[in-house]
Amino acid sequence: MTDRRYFLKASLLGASASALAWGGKLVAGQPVAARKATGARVVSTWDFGIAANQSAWTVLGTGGRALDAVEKGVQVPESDLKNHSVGKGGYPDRDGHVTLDASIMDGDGSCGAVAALEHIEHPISVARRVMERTPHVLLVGEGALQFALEQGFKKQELLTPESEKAWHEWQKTAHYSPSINSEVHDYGKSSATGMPGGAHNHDTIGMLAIDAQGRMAGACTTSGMAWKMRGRVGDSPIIGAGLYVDGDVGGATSTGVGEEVIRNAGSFLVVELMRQGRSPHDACKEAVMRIVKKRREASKTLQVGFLAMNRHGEVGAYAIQHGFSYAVCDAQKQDGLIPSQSVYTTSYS
Ligand code: SD4
Repeated sequence: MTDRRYFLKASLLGASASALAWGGKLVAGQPVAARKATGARVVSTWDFGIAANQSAWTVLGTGGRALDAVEKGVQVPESDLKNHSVGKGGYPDRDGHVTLDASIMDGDGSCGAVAALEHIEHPISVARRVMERTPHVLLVGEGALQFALEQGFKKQELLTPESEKAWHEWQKTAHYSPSINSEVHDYGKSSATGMPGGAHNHDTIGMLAIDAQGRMAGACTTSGMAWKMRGRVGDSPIIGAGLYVDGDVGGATSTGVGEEVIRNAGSFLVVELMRQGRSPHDACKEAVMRIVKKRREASKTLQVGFLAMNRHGEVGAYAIQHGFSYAVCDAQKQDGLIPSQSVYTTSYS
């Protein structure tokens, strides 16, 4: 695999990218071709997916299971205090509580999730316990916390001083308006989103993996939309919305404004379109267009992105807005970042 496959250049996004020739080489925004028959591959959303993929690769690269890889992979942003949209250090809801949503799904249809979980650094691991140790799929709020503590997870403060400061800053206006992530992260610098500290207020990690034995799994974890209403749950812990995996077909995951994804059963839709023969790229594009067609005006100022990988390891993505990117990691390349094509090509700022 050549570096060209991972060529990142914002100016090639969208319509201009789709005009590029696809002759077996990967160009910006174009789908990643099928992996080698025996090769493993992991993909995940946004630039923080690079580090997450590398962690997942410590499992996949040594012949491990896709399910173990995705759990281990997404734990990286969950523990990253600079990441204000996943796990510990995430921005709180409007009342100052950090509440986490996560789901995990195996290619055989097993799945588990937690929603509005507080005080636990790795909601993805609690989601896995829900899958493996309960008869249920989704535990929420107090019940999810009770279960986590019973399972030996440690209770801790997830609101960092930096996130608390940002929350106090937000309280000065207390205006809730999900901003669009239209650029690569720039932790600590000013950004087009206008978020305190330059951080974005919503960037979920969704990860999909296929292991050397061809088994697939996915994981999705987030602190949700910053300053959300207390009790608000997004798409990420909803199986079929923020994540869906069918080992016979492929998997999909989403990022962006969860309400729009839930309304359209987004990730399930992407997988069903792949089942009907669409490529991952085309399936993601169709799912995005469903949202845009129903919400023509609103879509101009909201972001939703889908990332998909089929059982052959082909990868595709599509977003409403410019700026969505995804990371790809396999035996050839560990740190590839690819810009997604999008409906709108200009940066919203
Ligand atoms: C949510 N989908 O809670 C998540 C947030 C997100 O990029 O993905 N942001 O709605």
